[in-house]
Amino acid sequence: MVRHFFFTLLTMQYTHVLITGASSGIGEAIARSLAAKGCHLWLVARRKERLVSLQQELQKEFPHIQVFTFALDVRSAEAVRGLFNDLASGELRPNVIVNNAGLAAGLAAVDAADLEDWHRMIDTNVKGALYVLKYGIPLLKTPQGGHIVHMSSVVSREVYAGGSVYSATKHALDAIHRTLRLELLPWPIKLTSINPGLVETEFSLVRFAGDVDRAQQVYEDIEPLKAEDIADVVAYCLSLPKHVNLPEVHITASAQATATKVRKKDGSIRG
Ligand code: NDP
Ligand code: 8X3
Repeated sequence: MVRHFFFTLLTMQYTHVLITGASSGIGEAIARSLAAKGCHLWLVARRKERLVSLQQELQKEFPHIQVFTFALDVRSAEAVRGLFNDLASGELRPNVIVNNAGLAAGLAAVDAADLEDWHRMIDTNVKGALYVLKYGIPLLKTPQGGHIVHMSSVVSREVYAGGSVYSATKHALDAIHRTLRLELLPWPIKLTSINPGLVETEFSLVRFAGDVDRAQQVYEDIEPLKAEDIADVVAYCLSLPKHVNLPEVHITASAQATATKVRKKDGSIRG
């Protein structure tokens, strides 16, 4: 895809970027975009083969950057602690954390939901994100500072039937984000929360447990955001001068009014 010329020209303030959930969708698009802008990357997700393939591709295309991969589950506090312990003793360290790994599981009403789905969402989107912050923030507490980007959602401020726990996890992430803006004020650490609407990635495939037809229905007849659109916005946020920050970015497709209300390509309204 040819990106808007403006985004190709951005110069990053911080160039050492750790991205969780880099094996697909938004995280992968952010990795591609930032590699093209000269950033060193630390790619984190569970699917090792995907990370390694992306690493090899980026290293070949951009030999001047360094790309590291870490296959781990952010639900493991020990694994996340181990990762940041290792990074703290290395020469090259991240000064940007993109806290992006996350998922929705299922679309059931509260009294019909699968408990395991709740555990997966809360353990990944809230506790996993917290582990990354708890063990990652010390790396950023330097005179040079850094930048933390949270991948939240329109549902950090909205709800819809069947989305109770997914929405609750993003409300929680929003509360954590706003709390950190207070706690980290003594340091030159920027915090940005990105709140996207519908983005066509593997998100719905994961939500519907691999049901391709059901996942495709979410995006058919509409024009959703692409992962690259979010990557452009993240790159823009990371390029702002040191004294400028975007604390919250709300981004939807032009044809989306709320989490569920979308204009279809034929002009009719869904939701
Ligand atoms: P994808 O399913 O394409 O990507 C999710 C990423 O998270 C994958 O790289 C996955 O890697 C990683 N991940 C999931 N669970 C874990 C885990 N336990 N440990 C480590 N990594 C994990 O979806 P998106 O790119 O769309 O989602 C990225 C973020 O954007 C999520 O937080 C999502 O909530 C948010 N978002 C998405 C929207 C959308 O419409 N798509 C809208 C608003 C927000 P792996 O499976 O290899 O571990
Ligand atoms: C994802 C947005 O509306 O699909 O965070 O739940 S939605």
